[in-house]
Parts: sequence; structure tokens; C-alpha cells
Amino acid sequence: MPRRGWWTLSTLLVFGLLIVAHAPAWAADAEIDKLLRSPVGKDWVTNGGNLTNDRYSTLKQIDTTNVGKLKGAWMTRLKGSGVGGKYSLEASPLVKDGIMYVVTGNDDVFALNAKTGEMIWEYWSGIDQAISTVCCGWVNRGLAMGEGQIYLGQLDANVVALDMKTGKVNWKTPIEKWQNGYGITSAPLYYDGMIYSGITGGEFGVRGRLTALNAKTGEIMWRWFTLPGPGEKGSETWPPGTDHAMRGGASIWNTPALDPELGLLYFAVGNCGPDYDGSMREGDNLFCTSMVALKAKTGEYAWHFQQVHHDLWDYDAASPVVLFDTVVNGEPRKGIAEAGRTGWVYILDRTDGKPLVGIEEKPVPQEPRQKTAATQPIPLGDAIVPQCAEKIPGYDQAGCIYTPFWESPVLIQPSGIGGTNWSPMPYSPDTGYFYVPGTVRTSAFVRNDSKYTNGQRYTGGGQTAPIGSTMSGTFTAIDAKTNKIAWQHKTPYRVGGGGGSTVTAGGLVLRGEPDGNFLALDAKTGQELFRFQTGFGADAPPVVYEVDGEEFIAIATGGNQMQGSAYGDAVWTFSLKGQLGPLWPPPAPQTVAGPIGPIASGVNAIKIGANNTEYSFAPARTRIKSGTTVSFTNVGDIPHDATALQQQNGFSTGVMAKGETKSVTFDKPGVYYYICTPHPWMYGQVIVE
Ligand SMILES: [Cu+2]
Repeated sequence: MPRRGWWTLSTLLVFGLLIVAHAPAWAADAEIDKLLRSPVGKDWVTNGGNLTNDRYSTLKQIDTTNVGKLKGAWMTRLKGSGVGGKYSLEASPLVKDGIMYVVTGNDDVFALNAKTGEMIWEYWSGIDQAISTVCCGWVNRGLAMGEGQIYLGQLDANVVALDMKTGKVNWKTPIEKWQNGYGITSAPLYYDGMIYSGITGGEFGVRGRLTALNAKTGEIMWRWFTLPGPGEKGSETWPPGTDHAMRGGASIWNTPALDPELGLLYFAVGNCGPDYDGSMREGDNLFCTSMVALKAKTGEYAWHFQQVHHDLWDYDAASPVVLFDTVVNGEPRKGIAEAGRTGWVYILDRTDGKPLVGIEEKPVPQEPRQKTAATQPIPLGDAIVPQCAEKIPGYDQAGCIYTPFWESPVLIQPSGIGGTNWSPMPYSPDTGYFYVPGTVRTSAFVRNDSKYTNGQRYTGGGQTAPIGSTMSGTFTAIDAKTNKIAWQHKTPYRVGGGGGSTVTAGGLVLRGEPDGNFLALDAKTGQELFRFQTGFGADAPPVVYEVDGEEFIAIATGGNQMQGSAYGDAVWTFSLKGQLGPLWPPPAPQTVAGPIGPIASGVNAIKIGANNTEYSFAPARTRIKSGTTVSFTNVGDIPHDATALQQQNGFSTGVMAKGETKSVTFDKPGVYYYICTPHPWMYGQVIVE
């Protein structure tokens, strides 16, 4: 019948149009988009594995039964890039069609043959070595790929696109200027023709933002500020008539996740600035320390969840958000989770940002001078690190999470470096567990007056681990259905600050240790199945890929400035056909806070940042006669000081630029400990006789 034929034709036309509208026919890179939406297989094309950031590989050639036979397949040194005490090597390599792409702490990128380790091309960033606004080590957390390009954010706040075949720069877009306190350490996310990048600077009074760029041209499409302008949503959580929100920090430290069905982009936002001084910023201070969802195309606000109201403790949300699907009370639910510096995992519904497992607002101790929030959101379930500090001689006050402080030091756990800091947390749909890395450290928190100066540190206080206090970590499987601990390992070193793990369908959790060991654990039970000494601090999240039918596991091993692990420039890969054995262990990280090394006799000239070790005093310990004048010279790249620890009758050199010298005379016998206030993990000791 003619009529029926006409109807069929029109139906086909309508369907055809619908298909065109929904299929990636217009996508700039349909192949990469498809990989990004799919479970991770042969290739590892974005930092978190795919759009979910779940770091779960479906490969299972290497599994719990044979992982013990693993050996090194190849190890390649990255020509000395990013080698030195100021750097961390924290990126996950990307792999596509047998080629690996890896970025170092100096923002240099290398393409390697993923099967042999042979170098194919190099991109040397040439970033200004005088950048003085790096908060926490020179680091790049990884790359993105799409449209034949490799994308990276640099410490100088540029987003750069490289030709995937040659490593030549196609475009370079400044998001801001490093001189104003901004930088980029997060891996960008590519999807559907766009690049999404975070920005750092929470310790330098910046205004945080998420920036979306056109992947082809580098043109900025939109920005979403993590700190609201006057009259904007969230501005009611800042004191009216002030501009504190314009320099309130709220950095984005890690790669966003994206749900293409919901059309939402998700990311975690870091601490408020000034970090430790809340006295002038009464209110909850949105969107500091929050999980945020935006419409991925336009940057329009969708929802937020604030983990810590009116943050005073530097409790960043710094680990990447993870998307996962689950079943609650028989109902399929779309989840999102993030491991906080507080030691809790925050588990929400990603359609609306409401708690999925349960989070309750509870009253917390108050300090009117700090304008503390009345309540804080406390997740049901278990914390992965202790949340109360023990008393230590020399300190009058010790408290728990959310204990406020003013101008005399209060010991608090978790410290501001975690819990979970930058390290990613994978999720396995097989076990239903998150794998959460944690740092265990106590800190003495103190507030002080600070004035905002463009491009200078603006933290309003500090936190220092007391001399002699211990530092360690935990590695925990958290059941996503209950937010309770399924199993937990105490680790000898801090692991929340930049390592992290990856999980596979072969039933393995893969992770590095700051002492150089690469480990494979049984994902279900936590049992250790494999251990291999890489010879360098193994402090980056591993990846899993396949070339010519052979499964490989790769990890960048170059140490981590924040975790004190040994530096290097190596990429290690492992496979069942591998032939390489382990290397000698590197020096292990410190597990007790305080100055280390031999006591120099009579040395009265102390260099800061010497011997390619930016965050150090050399010698760290010296013995002198009473009445000696000691000179402190900054020979490092960035500003430092030498300041006596709070509880002593103190001295301070004040902040010294590169090349500056200040002198201090020691008249009274005694043992003097000092730190660098911007970098309170730098310790020195002067013994005066
Ligand atoms: Cu310093």
C-alpha cells in the first residue's frame, strides 16, 4: 500500500534524525569518546582510566593465581626530567595503540613504545624554573588525549596541546599567570571536543575555577568559578560587603569525572584561603572543600555537596571523584564518591548530590574568634585514619577532627595532609570496594595574622608535625554499600599524598610504596601476592594495558616530594613474559618528624634548597658554640625561611628570595629546632653549647 510505504519512510526519516542527534556522528573524536564511555580494556586513554575515574581494568591475563610470576618487562629512564628533591612523579601513563605517553614533574612529556620502552618523541616544557608559587612540590598528575593530540596543564598555568605523533605544540592557552599564584597540577579531561582543567593556588589567595576549552583550538569556552561573585549562588555563605571570596582559594587539584547520560561534569574543590584563619570569612564559604556537578556543555551549576563547612584545617577535597553504579535496597543507583582529607569517604547520589549511604550534620566544638561552623557533615561508616590526636610533651592542647584553634598550637588528627590527599581511590564492581590510601600524621595547628599580597603565600597560620611524632599510613578497602571497612592494612609510610592504586578484573589491587616497592594485593581479601623493588620511590598510580595480546602493568617511579620518597625518572612495566629483576632499594622515607642526618660540628653557614633538594636545610643539624652567628642562605628556586618552632623563644629569618642571606646569633645554650613556615615539613636543628 502506498500509504503504508509513505509512513515507513517518514518513520525511518524521523528515526534517522534521532540517531544523528544522539550518536557520536558529530563527535570530534568518536573513537576516544567511545573508549572514555566504556570499561577500560586494551588502552588506558585518560588519567582515571575512563570518564568514571574508577581505575578499574577489565584485563585479566594477570590474576591472583599467576601474579607471583610477574617480572619487569622494561624500565625506561626519562632523561633526567623532573629528577630532584623539588619534584614528584605522580602521573598515570596513558596508552593507546601500543604507544605510552607520560609526563614528569617538570611538565615534560615522553612518548614510548609501550611494548619495549623505546623513546619515540620528547616534549621539553621549558617552564620557568623561577616559578615561586608552587605550593606542594613540582608535580603533574597526568595527561588527556583526543583528536590526535595529547593535552597537559603546566605549573605556569598554561594548557598545552601536543601533536600525538610528533610531540610538537599545536596550541598553548594561558588560563592565568603563575605570578598571580595560579598553576595547574591536575590532569585535564578530554571528552566530546572539550578539555576540562582545574587550577591550583589555594595557598596563594587565588580565585579557583574550572575552565573548559575547545580541544581543537584551545579557545576558552567557559569558566566556572569555585568562589561566587557578588549576588551569585553561594555568595550568601561569605560575609556581605567584603571581597574575601575573590581570594578564597578553592583550587581544583584533580581530574573531573563525567556522566554522558546525565550530561554532568563532576569534580572536587580544595580548601579555603587563608587556610587556617577563618576570622574574617564568617559563613560556610562555598564552594570550598566541596564536590560539585556542572552541566558538561555549558558549565551551568547542577548541585554541590560541601564536605567541610568553613574549613580551618586545610581539609581539601583533593582526590579525584569516582563514579560508580550500585544497588541500594533493591534499587539501581548512580553513585559518586570522594575520599577526603578528613579520613572519610563521601558517598552521594550523582543525579542530585544527596547522600547515598548517609551523612549527618552534627554539632562540633566552637571557637567564636574563628567563626566556626555550628555543625559538620559526618558520614556514617568508618574513617580510614585516626581522628583524634594523642597528647605530646610540650603541647598543652590535643583535640580531634574539627577541634578549633587560635594562636596557641593545638594537636589535631587528621593533619591537613590527610587522610586522603591527592592519591586517587579506585572502585571495583567485582568486590564493591573502594581502595582508599591514607596518611596518618598529627599536626600542631596554629592561626596567625596574615595580609593578602598578590602572588604571595596567604595561609593565615600553619600546621607542623611535632618533632619526634610518627608518620605512617593506611590502605583500606571500604565497602561502597555501607561505607565500612572491609579490610585495612597499616602501611609503614604515608600513602595518601600522591600514590594511589588501580584494580583489575583479575582480582588484583596494584599500588606502589614510597620505599620503592610495587605491590599486588588480592582485591577481595587484601592479601599481598607480589612485591618488587623498583629502586625509586613508587608513588604514582599504576595503569594496566595490552599490546599484541600481552597484558602489561605500568607505574612511574620518580618519588614524591610530599611523601619524602626517593626521586628518579623511571617508568617500570611488568608482564608475565618479563625478564627483569628488582633493583636495590632507595633510601626509605622518614617515619618520624624532625631533622635528619649527621650533626655537623661547628658549621655556621646553612644553605636552604641546596644539593638539588629544594625543601631542605643543609646541614639540617649543626652543633655550635654559644655566641656564634649562623647564616641562612636560600640557594633554592623558591622563597623559604628558617623559623624557630612555636613553643621556643623564637627567631625567624623572614621569607628569603633566592640568593638572600639572613643571620641569627645564638647566645644561649640549648637545642633549637626550626622549620620553614611555608613548607613546615622542612626541619632544622641548632645545638648551642
Ligand atoms: Cu621552604
